[in-house]
Amino acid sequence: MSDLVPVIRSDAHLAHTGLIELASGVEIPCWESPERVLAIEAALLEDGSFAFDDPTEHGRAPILAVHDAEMVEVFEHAWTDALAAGATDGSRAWLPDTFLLAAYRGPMPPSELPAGRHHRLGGYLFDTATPIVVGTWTAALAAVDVALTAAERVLGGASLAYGLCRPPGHHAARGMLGGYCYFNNAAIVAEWLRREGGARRVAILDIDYHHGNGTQQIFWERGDVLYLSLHADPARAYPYFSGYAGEQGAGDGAQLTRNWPLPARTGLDAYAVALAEALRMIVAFAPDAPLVISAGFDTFKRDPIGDLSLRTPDYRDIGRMIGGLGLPMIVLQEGGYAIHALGANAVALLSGLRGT
Ligand code: OKP
Ligand code: ZN
Repeated sequence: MSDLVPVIRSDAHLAHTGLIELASGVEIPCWESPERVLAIEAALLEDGSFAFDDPTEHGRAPILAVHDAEMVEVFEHAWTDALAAGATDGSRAWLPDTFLLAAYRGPMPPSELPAGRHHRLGGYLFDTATPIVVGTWTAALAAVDVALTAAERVLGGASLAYGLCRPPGHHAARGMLGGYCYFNNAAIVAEWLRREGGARRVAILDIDYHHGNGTQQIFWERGDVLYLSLHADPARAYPYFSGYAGEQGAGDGAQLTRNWPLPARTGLDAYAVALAEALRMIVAFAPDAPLVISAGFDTFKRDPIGDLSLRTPDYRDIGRMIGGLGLPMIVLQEGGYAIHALGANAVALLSGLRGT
């Protein structure tokens, strides 16, 4: 237990800075900032139980195994097309004017497409929270490499590895970006464990404050991937249109999605009850691969965009509960916006996971 925990991190995220987001129509600084990762790195370094490493490149195949190829292409070229068209002077983030909802066309056949891929991006967004700047594509690619490199460490024998992904991923669906997420790092790892890691059954446990709509969608009909999520009740919390208790998968994936929508101010006691249910489902599913954990610290009592009530020491208890499964674990960073506490919360969770 004295082994250092591998932490995979990259500097590529630093150039992904959206500057502003809209909160109830008002312009505010982006909560999803580079400082989040810097705070976590500083705390892990100070703790001394962690060994940092940069990711290795895995190319596009693992991304295209999960995401729509046209979406990936449009995302890749959105910034340069916006620059070339003079739609941005490069000083601010790009966001499309229009979002292509199903209701736009109704009974009409699909329209022709605008020439600029920055405009086409509006066909793949579900909110205004995925700003595109010059470093966004590179950062999103690096976050995937971070996640896959962490997965490789675990397949290579580490019982636990932490992928310090930024941008996060769990809101990104097969053909849709949103909620600060571009590529679904956790889903890409789960699919990669199936295709390249020799696994037959992969479980994903999502403990971010928000429902991982993207991960749920990607594996909705899959009999080989279990998706379990504890999150704020979407009746009051983002992303609003998924994460209700009745959503349990379909087809081969029937009963292999499960959601625990939580009331405001949920503290450790009620959280642990839901988590214990999720852990029992993982045991019953009997994964033959490392557990993939989408870890968010926006469940923290003082998180600026959350309303749950977990405290720093609670993350150690949560980690101990999950670690009690005895499965190897790939922990991937999702949300968490109380910058002053992110480091301590990450150290607490990881310490609990490794049983200390
Ligand atoms: C990402 B992760 C409020 C609207 C945008 C987006 C929240 C995305 C959370 N300004 N809210 O799950 O932590
Ligand atoms: Zn979140």
